[in-house]
Amino acid sequence: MSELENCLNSIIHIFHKYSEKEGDKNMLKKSELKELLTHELPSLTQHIKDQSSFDSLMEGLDTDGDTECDFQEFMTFITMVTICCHEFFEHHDDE
Ligand SMILES: [Ca+2]
Repeated sequence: MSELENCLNSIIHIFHKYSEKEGDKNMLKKSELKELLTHELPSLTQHIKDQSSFDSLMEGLDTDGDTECDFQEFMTFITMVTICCHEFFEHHDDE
């Protein structure tokens, strides 16, 4: 597989690694999402110290309001984070 194909495969694999722990295996419940973010995006989540910040992140992610994060909601989040990282490095390069 190409590098990008490997990345896409990894994203799918990581989602399922956590979504299959409890309940619906195609959904991340709040505790699963928290575990995923803590282990897989530590540089982002080290800034989220309190439960209320995490709650509002989860609310923002959960666009259909069913209190769980499906793959589409997860991808929307990953896309936003990736765009933010890209913008950060773009500005960083200018300096
Ligand atoms: Ca949802």
